[in-house]
Amino acid sequence: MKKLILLSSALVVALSGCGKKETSTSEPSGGGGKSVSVGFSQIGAESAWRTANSQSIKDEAQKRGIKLVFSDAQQKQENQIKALRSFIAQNVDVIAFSPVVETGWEPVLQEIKQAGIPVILTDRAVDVSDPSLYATFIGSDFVEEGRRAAQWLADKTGGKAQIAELVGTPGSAPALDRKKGFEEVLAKYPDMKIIKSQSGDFTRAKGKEVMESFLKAPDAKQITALFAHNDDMALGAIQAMEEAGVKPGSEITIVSIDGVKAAFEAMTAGKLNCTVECNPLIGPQLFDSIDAVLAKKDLPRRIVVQEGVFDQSKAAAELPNRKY
Ligand code: GZL
Repeated sequence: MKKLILLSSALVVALSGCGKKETSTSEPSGGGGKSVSVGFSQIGAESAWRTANSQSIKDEAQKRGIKLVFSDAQQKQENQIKALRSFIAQNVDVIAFSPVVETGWEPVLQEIKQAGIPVILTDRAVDVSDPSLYATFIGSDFVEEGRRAAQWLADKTGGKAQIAELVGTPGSAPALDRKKGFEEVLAKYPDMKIIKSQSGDFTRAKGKEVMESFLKAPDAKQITALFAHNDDMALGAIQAMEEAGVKPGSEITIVSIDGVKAAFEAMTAGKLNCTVECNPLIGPQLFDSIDAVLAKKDLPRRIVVQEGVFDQSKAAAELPNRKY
């Protein structure tokens, strides 16, 4: 059975049943002709970043009077593929999605191409042989984010650190590329080494669980720094450190990525040392790209989101400005 929640501008009607994934359709208010319909397959709600990313997309669709069929895949690729196929069946005008991992998309993207529906990638990239399978990819430069995290840590520690690493979702573009960028910079610092590395799947709970296991290991005392691929895992690790009597942000220097509000609060409290921004608020850029695709205008193959680096020295001043 499927839980189907039909959202209109003023009324929410919850229909019966419960399903593995949530699909919602937001209908623009008011009359007028057939509105543009967009199918969006979202990875899930695994982190504060993801929640802000979803809200940015939903808000922008509402603002532009676009019918949005939004599907939450709960971090499962098979659910995303099902959603993409359902968008074909619904004959939406444009399909957009954030692919949970890089591979395994070619067959369904070929089906979408056959159906003549344009595709826009957001947030994460796919590894496909046929570049015509999507019109553009809007997202951050994850390799650069990894480089920025490593460079900040090298500057902070004078190039000396024994690093525990909390990796994102295995096979995902941010996990692969953040690690790649981090290790590229680390190669310049012989006294900086990753001594432990394990996936926390971008969630706070798993980040805590993995950090607990790092701290229970015989060589736990060797850890002087933590690199977390996102703030949620870093925040879980901070909880684990405190429960183990380890001072986060001083006994272990912590650098993470995303720049969510809770990271700024942790920096202000001295528990996190640095977060590298990864901007989730790409709703406006997504719908500008949708307009361009529908108007058959040229689009760049890659639209890079601009971002910064924030450490404790800037945290308190920047916190009030944070939108996610
Ligand atoms: C990055 C995004 C990552 C975030 C995590 O663009 O894909 O996924 O860094 C999120 O917080 O879960």
